[in-house]
Amino acid sequence: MSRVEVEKKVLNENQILAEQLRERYRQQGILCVNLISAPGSGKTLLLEKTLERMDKGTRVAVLTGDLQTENDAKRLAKFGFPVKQIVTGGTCHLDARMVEKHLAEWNLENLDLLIVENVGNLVCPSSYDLGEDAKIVLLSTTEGEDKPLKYPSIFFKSELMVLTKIDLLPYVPFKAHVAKENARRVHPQMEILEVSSTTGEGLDVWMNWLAVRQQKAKQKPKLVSA
Ligand SMILES: Nc1nc2c(ncn2[C@@H]2O[C@H](COP(=O)(O)OP(=O)(O)O)[C@@H](O)[C@H]2O)c(=O)[nH]1
Ligand SMILES: [Mg+2]
Repeated sequence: MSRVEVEKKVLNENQILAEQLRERYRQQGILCVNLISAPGSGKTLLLEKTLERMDKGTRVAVLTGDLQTENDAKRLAKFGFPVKQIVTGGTCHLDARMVEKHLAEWNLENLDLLIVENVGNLVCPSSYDLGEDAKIVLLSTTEGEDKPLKYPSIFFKSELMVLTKIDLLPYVPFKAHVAKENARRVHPQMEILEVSSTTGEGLDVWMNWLAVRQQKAKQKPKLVSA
């Protein structure tokens, strides 16, 4: 088999498994979101602040991917919600099989929200469906406004862009309006939020976005028509 054929086969197998996961989430009314960004854009800190603000009665769980370490799971575990680290051992993205394997010990009936933090990378994760309801791409103010144009695939596939580290705007030569224009050139309908996980600015809007999407996931019909 040629390399292209092998890649196609792997992606097809992943797609089948992702659809099965999506169906399981739908049956349970779970919202699953897949957070994607370059390394260091602020995914884990945003999740720390999210879990800190989350109502303790909310049934949320986090799967966090990393090439080598368990550091992110340790940072996230302190909020009392179930958290698991997926160490990919060098693979630059999560795939549906890794997610399925790490979900095995959790009873999905007990979940309303599953947040997946993907491996830090703007390229590979865009090709792998994890069965999520929405991909969310983070772009930080230290990365440059042109990233949506350089990595269009992930900005096109994401429903929401979260512009992170806006507390740094006075100190970096980053023009938020240019970054947003670039994102909308690639994906005109994409929603965009601005947050700072250090000052807390924009976190209410982010929490509200999650809550609204969670309600929608709950209202999806449970039965598949024949
Ligand atoms: N100033 C500032 N720093 C942030 C913010 N969010 C994350 N950071 C810092 O950026 C670094 C990388 O954050 P992390 O959450 O680990 O990024 P990840 O690799 O995308 O998970 C850490 O030193 C964070 O403290 C923010 O909103 N403002
Ligand atoms: Mg992280």
